[in-house]
Amino acid sequence: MKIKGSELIITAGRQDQYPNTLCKEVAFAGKSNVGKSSMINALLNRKNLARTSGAPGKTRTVNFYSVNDEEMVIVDLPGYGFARVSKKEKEKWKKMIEVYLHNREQLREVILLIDIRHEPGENDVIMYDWIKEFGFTGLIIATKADKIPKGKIQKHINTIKKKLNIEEEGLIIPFSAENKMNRDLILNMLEHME
Ligand SMILES: Nc1nc2c(ncn2[C@@H]2O[C@H](COP(=O)(O)OP(=O)(O)OP(=O)(O)O)[C@@H](O)[C@H]2O)c(=O)[nH]1
Ligand SMILES: [Mg+2]
Repeated sequence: MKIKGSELIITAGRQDQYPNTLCKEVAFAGKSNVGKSSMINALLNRKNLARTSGAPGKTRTVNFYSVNDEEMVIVDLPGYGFARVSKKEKEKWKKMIEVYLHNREQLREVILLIDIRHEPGENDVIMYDWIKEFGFTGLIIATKADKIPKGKIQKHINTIKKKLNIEEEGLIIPFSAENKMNRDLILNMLEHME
């Protein structure tokens, strides 16, 4: 997919704020600080379309981005597993993700982002099982691949596969928002998702 333009449609805290777009939609989920917003910027060739931060807990709403005038919509979900918020706030985010996954008819895939450096945590396992239960493919983008030597990428992918109980090949794609590793591959994948 060639990126000709992108824009933020809305940051939605509630379901009644979701846009009534008709095109296909793909959402990105993952632990807080894993690099969801950075990846969206890198894919869309934008510096600051999705707001990013070194401090976890930046994205706190369901954010809808239009690609190429609604050729497709990309959704940035709030990150989970962020320790420094109240239990009440955590519940609120969980509910937000849940409501979105349950009710969004346009949603075709949910892609889980995992930091390539670390073994997936308990929340990642829960999120991944959940995504599979919803009937999605179970694609994973392993972020921050620039932070480990190239020769170690496969080893880290194997660790992720094992922890998440993945048997299929090719479900985990290493990615870096820094050097754009596999950007074209991911865009191509998004384009061909039905
Ligand atoms: N080296 C490197 N750093 C990255 C990469 N992607 C993200 N980061 C950094 O990781 C931090 C978090 O990135 P975000 O994109 O804000 O993460 P997020 O998943 O959207 O976080 P929340 O909105 O809190 O859920 C920022 O400091 C980014 O610069 C990457 O591919 N390589
Ligand atoms: Mg974010």
